[in-house]
Amino acid sequence: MPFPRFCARWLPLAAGLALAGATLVASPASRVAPIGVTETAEAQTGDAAWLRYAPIVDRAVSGRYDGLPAVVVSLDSSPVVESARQEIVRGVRGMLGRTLRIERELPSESAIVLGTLAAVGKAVKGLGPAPALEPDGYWLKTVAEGGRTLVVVGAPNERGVLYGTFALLRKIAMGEAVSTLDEAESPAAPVRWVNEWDNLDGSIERGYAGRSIFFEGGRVLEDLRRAQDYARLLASVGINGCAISNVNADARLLTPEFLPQIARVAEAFRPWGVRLAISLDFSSPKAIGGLTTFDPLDPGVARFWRDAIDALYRAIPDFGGVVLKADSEGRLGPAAYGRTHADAANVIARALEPHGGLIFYRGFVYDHHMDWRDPKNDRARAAYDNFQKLDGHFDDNVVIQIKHGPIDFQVREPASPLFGALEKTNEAIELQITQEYTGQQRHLCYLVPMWKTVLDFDMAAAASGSSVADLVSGRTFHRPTGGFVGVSNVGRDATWLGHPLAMANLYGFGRLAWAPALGARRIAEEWTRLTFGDDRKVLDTVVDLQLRSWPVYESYTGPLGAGTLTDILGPHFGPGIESSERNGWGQWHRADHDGIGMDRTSATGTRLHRAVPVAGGRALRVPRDLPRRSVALHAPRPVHPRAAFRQDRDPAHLRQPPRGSRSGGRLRRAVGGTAGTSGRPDVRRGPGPSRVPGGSRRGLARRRLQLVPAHLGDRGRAWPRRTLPGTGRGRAHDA
Ligand code: GCV
Repeated sequence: MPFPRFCARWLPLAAGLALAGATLVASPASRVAPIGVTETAEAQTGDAAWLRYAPIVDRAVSGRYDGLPAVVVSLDSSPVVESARQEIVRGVRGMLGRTLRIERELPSESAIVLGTLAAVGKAVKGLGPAPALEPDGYWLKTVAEGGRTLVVVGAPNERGVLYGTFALLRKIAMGEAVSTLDEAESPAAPVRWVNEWDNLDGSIERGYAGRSIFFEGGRVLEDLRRAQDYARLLASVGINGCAISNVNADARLLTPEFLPQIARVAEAFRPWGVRLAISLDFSSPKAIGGLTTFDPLDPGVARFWRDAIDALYRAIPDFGGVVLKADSEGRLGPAAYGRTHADAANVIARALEPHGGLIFYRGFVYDHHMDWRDPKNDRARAAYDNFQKLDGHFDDNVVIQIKHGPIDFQVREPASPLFGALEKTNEAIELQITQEYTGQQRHLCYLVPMWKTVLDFDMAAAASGSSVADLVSGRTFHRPTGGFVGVSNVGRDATWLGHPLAMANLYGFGRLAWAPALGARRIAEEWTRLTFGDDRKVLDTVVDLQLRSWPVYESYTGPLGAGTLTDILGPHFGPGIESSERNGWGQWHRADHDGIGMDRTSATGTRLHRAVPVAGGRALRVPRDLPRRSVALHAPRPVHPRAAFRQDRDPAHLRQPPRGSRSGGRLRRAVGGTAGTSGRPDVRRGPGPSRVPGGSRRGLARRRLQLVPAHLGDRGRAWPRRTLPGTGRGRAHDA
């Protein structure tokens, strides 16, 4: 890393921390190490991210580990356990300045012992019965035996040993005691994946941190060391799968020329327990298979998928699965042949099934040519309307991958109604680590608090707990698989994400995917200590900046739940409020001089509220301030600030008996299709200059209710009744 580039990246951060009151240690050459440790500036480029293992400088803290054994034994020689062994040596050396001795068998002295439960159970007599653990879970246990102490990291599988090792190192970094351990942890869900949107030419869709670490010039990179380093970072927070190619997919990835290339990426991932996945192009049977169709019900097409997937598994026996974006934003899909999303998902799922592979079918399906004049049209309904009716039609190795909110990674969205609507289908939540609409890794925006509002939200889909986290983990409806997918955009930038503080989001995603109950502050503290060391002032300053960043970013780019005010037709960055209106993309603010907001009520609006289950009469489990902040997203009408969320629900809906009494099924059945949500995204329905579906302009104008943001109170009620957007009447910007 040449010095000037280092300066560009780190000096602004260091200066920022200094301004915020952090302790900065300047070397004689005036180079700045942002933490109270004695490293030179060059040693800290961001490459190591949260695996820096900075020396613990506080002797009172490092003294806690004086009794840590000087030996590490790994009872397994698999590449994944080998990685665990290397990691413990590296971490202890970095943080405590001691080099562990490596042994293959249990010595007579104290030791750290790594191995599967079967192996450690056999070797360590006094270990006792292992707790029940899910795959990838781990058990950290100290055993005093024969005058020595054994620190055991045991797990049902090799990945669990690796995750347990990282957990042990995290404890040391956090200054927690490890002398009397007995802790078992299992991940919340089996699926903890990231999706990269990398293109074969080396560019990255929504990439803000340099070029791809996987591809360049239409090929997989020769040097995959950075891919390997990335897998190590992912493993350290329990991520076990990575789809390396853009969901706006390139069919060439499946060709015989490419398979050996992507097999090399799988090799780079393997020692870290990260399974490789790719995105598919649904038109592949035609695009690269020489067929005249890609109709999912065509036997030739089914054969194509079987052969292609068999070839994939011959090249990569531990291949994880595929991601599919179909019938969305111009991607071809089953609608071309009048088939359903279930038809499309299942034809590929059946090819994957014999190999144990999964297909992640994206719920992000909507018509981007919607008629903006029709007040019944609502992009926020699209995922629900497209998939709810297909519940129960998908094979068991299909996972519907649902963006966290019903629109598209906006700075504030409620949970997607689709989460509560699939009882017989696996689901995964898609969270965007990439800061597409949240500052593009140039603005600070720590996303964990935002994700928590969605993960903790109870969809009231069952009596026995139906938070989004429970639903996607498969716990609520006892689904065989499901979990968490993070869209990430790491690149060749030394800081991985283009901004040193943005990595808290990648770290936070992994931690939440493992344990969604973790708090946003706890995660920020962990990340800061692991990244910057144990200086108290730095910790307090960085954590404070992180925790305050989301509401601040929201306040100037998308307040009141209005959706983004950035340029949606361009880069999604910088002011571009008007770009959302009068086009088919459906990110409408419906904003004019009268107010702002979509009418999503059942009586007069798009009826989205009927698709969001709400337990009758019971208070929603949302932070008290969420209603005021999301009012424009829900209902353009006066609402009392303290009861906004409940009031802006359809009253009939609130009268329903609590869910769990099976009212949920009734409610969902009652939703049905609504005008304006096509369900057939490939059908292009041009707005038509004079067409106003759903009634006369006058009637529509009457149905457009005035919005009064809650905090404006009575002042807003004096505003004139607004007119139909785009009619040219009463809109300052149309004059
Ligand atoms: C990969 C948004 C983004 C697109 C992205 C799409 C998706 O629309 O702007 O770049 O495409 O989401 O998630 O498929």
